[in-house]
Amino acid sequence: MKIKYLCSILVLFLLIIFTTGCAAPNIQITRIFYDGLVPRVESDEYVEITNLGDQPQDLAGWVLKDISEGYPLFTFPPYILAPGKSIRVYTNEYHPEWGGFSFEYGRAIWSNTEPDVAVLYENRDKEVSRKSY
Ligand SMILES: [Ca+2]
Ligand SMILES: [Ca+2]
Repeated sequence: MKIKYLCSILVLFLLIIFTTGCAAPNIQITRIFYDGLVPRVESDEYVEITNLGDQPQDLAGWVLKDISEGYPLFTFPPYILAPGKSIRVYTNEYHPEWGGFSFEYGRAIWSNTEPDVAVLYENRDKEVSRKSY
């Protein structure tokens, strides 16, 4: 009787881990287009962020930063990133089809010679993803 009771608790526990595990958001930096085609300022550089999970994620307040120099940083406005979808944060271009995000930075951000590291934060210091190239 007691064993049966413990078993059902265990099954319930595993079920909770399984379901919450599956529903966890998985937002990743999937690409850094660092060698822009626009001469010198490379305004067409971008960082691509993809929702690899199966739940939509609101990016409001999330931060993307070049941690090699510590700047610039971009703070997301409220934006729901649907599962399987990608957005891009351009250095200084506006592409509404990719979410319309831009650092609005007048110089190249991502070094062509010494790879930088981009980090995505969920809030002030909770890191979600990092990528270099
Ligand atoms: Ca570059
Ligand atoms: Ca840089």
